[in-house]
Amino acid sequence: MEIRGAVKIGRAAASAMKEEAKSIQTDDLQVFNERMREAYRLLYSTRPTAVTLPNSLRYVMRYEAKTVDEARRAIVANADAFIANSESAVKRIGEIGAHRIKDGDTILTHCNSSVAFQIFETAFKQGKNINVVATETRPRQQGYITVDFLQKVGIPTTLILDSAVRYYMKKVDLVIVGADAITANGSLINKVGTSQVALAANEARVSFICAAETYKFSPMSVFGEMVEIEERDPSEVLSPELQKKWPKLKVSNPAFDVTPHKYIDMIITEIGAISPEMAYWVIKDKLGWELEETAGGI
Ligand code: RI2
Repeated sequence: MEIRGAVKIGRAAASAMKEEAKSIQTDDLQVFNERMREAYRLLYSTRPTAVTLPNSLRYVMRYEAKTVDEARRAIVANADAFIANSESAVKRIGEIGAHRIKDGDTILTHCNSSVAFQIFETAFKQGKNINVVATETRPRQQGYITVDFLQKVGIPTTLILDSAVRYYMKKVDLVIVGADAITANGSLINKVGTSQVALAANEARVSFICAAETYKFSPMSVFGEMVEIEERDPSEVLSPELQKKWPKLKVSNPAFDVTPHKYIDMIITEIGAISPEMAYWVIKDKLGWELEETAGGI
């Protein structure tokens, strides 16, 4: 959790692979490749839900080389390309997303998404008067990070409890959240509570928009694989003292939940604002089947 937010996780994985490639001291290509695969597996196992992690690792590991030097150069180039693509994608999403925001809009967001923030910042810098309502986001209070970003830029912000979302929805014009993963059928995996926000928005007829780069779409989901929901430590929810007091109490702490595509009005990607039903085409055309093939080989 030192590196959090799906964008940062993907970029950090790419740069860790690059550093590893640069530090391996061998002339034996087989040894080099095996060390890179070990690094891949280790990083892959750190967070199960954000699809940016496997997508970034697969992107970096797509190389063919006859020598260690060639392999190293290819990995470094791939990692740099992934990070550069990611930066330009987030910027583009900010521009596209800002078109959806009108002067005077109140926008609700959940957790902390750097991509959603890019939209708010772009709209605000265009001179639109906006208000952002940020949920606290129990148990790790990532809403505070959102609030901190917004306050630094000067965007009027209201912090609310997660449980106040439905009460507050009548004052909201638009919901914009980030994504940890988008599945082939256009469903969204994001911080736990997102699906409740979507339900409340749906009931109040408030548009629900998700901001996600195309490398957050899950190629494996095309093959029926489920995106794993990370179950985090109970101590994030209940102090160790209280856990001791109630030794038979079970505490469940899923970090993410699934918002069905029918509650999502639009996904804003760097290639445009699309309906969730187009997710399959994004995976097929933009990510390519070779991502899956690579995964099988590692
Ligand atoms: P960006 C976060 O997960 C939140 O669920 C957030 O919506 C999502 O990543 C996307 O964040 P966590 O890593 O990529 O805090 O838009 O568990 O920054």
